[in-house]
Amino acid sequence: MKQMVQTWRHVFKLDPDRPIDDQALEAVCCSGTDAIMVGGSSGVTFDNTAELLARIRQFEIPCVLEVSDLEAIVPGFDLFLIPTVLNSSDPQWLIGYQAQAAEKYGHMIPWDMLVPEGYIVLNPDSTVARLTRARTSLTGPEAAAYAQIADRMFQLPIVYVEYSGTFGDLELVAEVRRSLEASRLFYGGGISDGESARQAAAVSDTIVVGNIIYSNLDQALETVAAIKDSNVR
Ligand code: 1GP
Repeated sequence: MKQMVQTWRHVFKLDPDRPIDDQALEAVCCSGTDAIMVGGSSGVTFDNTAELLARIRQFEIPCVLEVSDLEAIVPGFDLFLIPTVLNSSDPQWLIGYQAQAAEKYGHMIPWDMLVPEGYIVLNPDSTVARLTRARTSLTGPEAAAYAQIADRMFQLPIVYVEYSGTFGDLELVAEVRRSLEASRLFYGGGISDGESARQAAAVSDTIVVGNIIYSNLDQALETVAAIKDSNVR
């Protein structure tokens, strides 16, 4: 099951705190994307997460929860992605919350369904950067160094370069990718149409598309076609 993340090229990220009507949800789930990731930086609760999962389950698409709040861990997802923010200046976001979860729920954690993600958060204006007090001013070599530690030392299956809300510096992303041996590189942030999807996909293994689903569904759907049409790997 965990291996499925290795095959993903395109993922839609849905935020339980943002409304999406049935027609849009169907279009997203049946778009040909590889998976739906449920997660958000604020306002995520047990109830809105459970409700969104139930709606997504009408469709045959892998659905994973990116855990961001200990109170909003809902059973029934295919996998649970566990972020650690590598460039946070607060150890809570590196290992603190994870340890609290282990202490609280250790006996019932389905360890074989957890996939850790090493985040490198780079948009200073994003909620996630403010929340995690991320050091967002990293240079390419600095970001690549974090990624190398995540890959070779911590052996995280996923390194996630996160520009949430803005399109990132793809030179930096490419430098991060060159530094990786085994970790898969997820890129997310500001992908808003087929062209930006193609560009981001050329320098990463998996692209994550979020905001545009809510502001321009047609353009969001174009990002899937762009990836499927391209042979970039
Ligand atoms: C957010 O990386 C994802 O966690 C996607 O970013 O919302 O900017 O597409 P956008």
